[in-house]
Amino acid sequence: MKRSGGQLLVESLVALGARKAFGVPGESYLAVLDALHDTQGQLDFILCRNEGGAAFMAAASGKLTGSPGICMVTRGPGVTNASIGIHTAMQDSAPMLIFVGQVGTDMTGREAFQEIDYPAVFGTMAKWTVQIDRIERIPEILARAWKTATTGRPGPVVIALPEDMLTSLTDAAPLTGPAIIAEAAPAPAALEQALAVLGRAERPLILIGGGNWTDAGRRAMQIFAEASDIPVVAAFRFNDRFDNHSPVYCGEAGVGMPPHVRKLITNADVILAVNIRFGEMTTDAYTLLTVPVPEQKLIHVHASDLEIGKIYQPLLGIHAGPNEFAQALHPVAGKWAAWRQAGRAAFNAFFDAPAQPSPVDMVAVTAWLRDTLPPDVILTNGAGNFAVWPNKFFKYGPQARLLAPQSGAMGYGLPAAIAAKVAHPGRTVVCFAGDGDFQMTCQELATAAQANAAPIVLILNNGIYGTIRAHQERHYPARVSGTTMVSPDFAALARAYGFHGERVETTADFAAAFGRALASPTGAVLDLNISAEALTPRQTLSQMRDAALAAKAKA
Ligand SMILES: Cc1ncc(C[n+]2csc(CCOP(=O)(O)OP(=O)(O)O)c2C)c(N)n1
Ligand SMILES: [Mg+2]
Repeated sequence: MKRSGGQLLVESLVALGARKAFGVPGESYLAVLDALHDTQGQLDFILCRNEGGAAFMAAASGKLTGSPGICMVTRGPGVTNASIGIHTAMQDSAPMLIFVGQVGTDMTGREAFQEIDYPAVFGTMAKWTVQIDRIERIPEILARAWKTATTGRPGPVVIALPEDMLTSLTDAAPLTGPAIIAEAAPAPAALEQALAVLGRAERPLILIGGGNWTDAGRRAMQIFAEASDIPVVAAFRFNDRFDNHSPVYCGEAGVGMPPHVRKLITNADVILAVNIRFGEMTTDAYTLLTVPVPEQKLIHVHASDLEIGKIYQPLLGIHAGPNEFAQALHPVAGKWAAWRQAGRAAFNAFFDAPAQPSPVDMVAVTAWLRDTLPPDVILTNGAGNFAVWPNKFFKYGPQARLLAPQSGAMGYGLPAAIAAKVAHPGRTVVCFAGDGDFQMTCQELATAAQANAAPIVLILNNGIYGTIRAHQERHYPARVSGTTMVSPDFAALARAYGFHGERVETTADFAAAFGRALASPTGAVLDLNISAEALTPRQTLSQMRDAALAAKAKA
């Protein structure tokens, strides 16, 4: 049977296990769209409004499910819009395949209409970038792309599809399924050496994060950490990879790092880092551990050999997947109970922030949400100071998920919430957004409405680009420039898109409004009246400004 390149690609994707594709159409990949006509119900095309939103949805979908998020966009203008999601998937270690139209092979290199040299442009942004020039190589290259996106340190793969290749015909057979690739297990001697080092520790710490965790792997890690009574800290925005209700869990090493987390990392004498990359936020700009040889004895376990020794020379590197490693562990004993207890007590105490100087008080709101949201809730956020609430004022149980970008990309929260609702229509999905953050991708409300995806969006509306204003007040106090924002009526905007929308003026109004949002058959947007003063849980905007002015006066 002869197939077009589009058909061969789409049938292969179905066989690999792809169920949703997020995209914006383009004339450069009509043959793929045509093939999707025949796979509705198997591989559905979720029509998005901007490629940035589509790529965020695919990145979030990959992070949530572990199966590559699929994104389809047109060449030049389409893929440059989508690039924010490619960058985000890379920094997040999220599996993703992004298919992009390309000019015909008869004219490549001439700077033809919307042409891009994909390997040159995305070579360092994606995990792999490839162009399929010959139709019969679609199965080979697609299989490799799927494997590349999902194994080792997962990430995004960009696949360029020349138009003439897609429309040509072939006898080549589609793929029949993904390769089964067993996770690497730790070498037994290395594992025993790691446990011996841990057993001799005085203040051990486990740092955890990354992709490809299974339920069994996470359970095994928790059993080990609890039986050994070793404190656990999550890497930046991987709060949901370890049960926060466990007595060994002590918090997240992320932006706005709580002092006790900083202390746990700096004062630890042995750190067992499982499946994390050492990013800037997790290390507080590479200061908590010394580059290249940290004072802490570092045992770094990762599924990718490229991550081990990338920045920090470990005392011992172990090339193994997180689940095989966790399941091979057996408990160690030591005299560090007080060390762990102090970390846990400080984690619990962090939730007791003072009442906020704001009509809607997020300390009270998040306390209410912690008690109210179901255990399998999915929270999402983009970037801004508002992100502190879902990132530091929520306890993620074993079924809860956090979809938040390690890249700090504004606009990620709403698309991520839509992707989560598409994957799990029955679960409660709550997006935390800033007023600036929301307006990066708010047109995707239309995507949600069309796809019957019904997330609840909380806009923490403070009238400013708060994070930048905070930096501004610290470095250039009382000289506001480019950080004050005039916004539309968000509730009315939401209603125009077919969402439930309402303004929440005070804390007392929140619970009832949230109830109406939950009860709505459509998605909902709650526009929360937040004072610009309440920029961080423990320091107001004026306090920031006054401190900077006082420091300037002294200097
Ligand atoms: C796409 C993108 N553009 C710009 C930035 C820089 N940036 C980080 S936070 C921020 C302000 C966010 O404002 P808002 O969403 O209103 O949240 P707030 O800080 O006020 O809570 C900006 C502009 C970014 N991280 N991502
Ligand atoms: Mg704001």
